[in-house]
Amino acid sequence: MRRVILTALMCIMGAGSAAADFSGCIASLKQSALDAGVSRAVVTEALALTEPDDKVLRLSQIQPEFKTPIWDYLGFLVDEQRVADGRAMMRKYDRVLRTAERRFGVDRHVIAAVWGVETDYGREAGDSFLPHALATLVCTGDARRRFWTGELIAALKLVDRGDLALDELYGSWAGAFGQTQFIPSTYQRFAVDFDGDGRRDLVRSVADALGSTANYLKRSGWRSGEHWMIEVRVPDSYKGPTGRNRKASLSTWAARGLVRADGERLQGGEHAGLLLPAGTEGPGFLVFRNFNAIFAYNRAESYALAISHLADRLAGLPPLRTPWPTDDPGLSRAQRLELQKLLLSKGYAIGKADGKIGQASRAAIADVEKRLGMPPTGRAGQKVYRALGGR
Ligand SMILES: [Ca+2]
Repeated sequence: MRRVILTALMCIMGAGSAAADFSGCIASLKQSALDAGVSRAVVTEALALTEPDDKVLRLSQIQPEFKTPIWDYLGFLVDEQRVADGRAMMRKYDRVLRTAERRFGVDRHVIAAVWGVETDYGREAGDSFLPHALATLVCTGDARRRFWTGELIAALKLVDRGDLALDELYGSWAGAFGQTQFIPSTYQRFAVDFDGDGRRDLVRSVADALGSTANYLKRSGWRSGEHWMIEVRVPDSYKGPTGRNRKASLSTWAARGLVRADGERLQGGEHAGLLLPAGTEGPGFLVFRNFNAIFAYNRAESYALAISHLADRLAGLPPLRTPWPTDDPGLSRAQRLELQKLLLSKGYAIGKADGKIGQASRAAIADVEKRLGMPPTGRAGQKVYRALGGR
């Protein structure tokens, strides 16, 4: 009993000191922001915070429990709906996109693809209040404390200089925000006022967001008129070089046995590296210097592949010609939503069907798989989807 009371007391005291730690940390953050030249009015209003943002704490501590197969990742990010929506948005913003293409030399399909992958064309820009999210990351022991402090100060400076109002600073838990999800320091360096109203508003102005994305890609090394990616087929026995930075000329790749997936000849002196995200049995991709500019946006090859492929689709190219080496491909967003509805109709308590496969959905899928005598993976794939009656 005594032990229980003691433990309870220690918990309360522990909580008390955590709160004190947080407000002490906020006080020193306020001082850092003032020292960096942010106005007192903005600092006071932005950092009137008494406790960490719970959602940010939770999300920053999640360790991904399994590696998403590349075909699931691309199936989700480049589904027919995102292609159709993207083509419609490209018609709607045709003038802006063509102006950005001319001014920065960046292909307009790629600009639109970044917008589509980052926020589903402005629909999903995130709902975390940036000063709260970033202060939480600074003050709760994240290893990149200095980085987050810099991002917080950069965000407040955007308000100070009149680009944005404080109540427009909403985005992802990790500080990316606006139509094309810039982090504040990137915003500070690369955002442009593309609609000419005197403010760089990547939250409400689609023109500013698309112009700024083009500027960012250009400054990351984009070269006008060059390729970003070509789908290729690789001989099964291929054991030569791979990797986006081990580049060779297209004629060299042809000599190594590669052919274009569309049947055209590979030729010429342009340099590219070879990516085989699923080995020699799956589609191969020759990726060019412009692919590296896309990679700079979010430093993951799967991400740059998604942008590159969506850009190709928006430009009228067909889906990938080589199938992924799996008998259980991934689901589109529409199918994910339908799968959740099917799980709900079978009595699984997975909350609201929102198309986002979280822990509850995965547990339910694993249970269904077990009942059907399949290995319980918890993965939202075609097999379990069809077994439940999905089309
Ligand atoms: Ca503007």
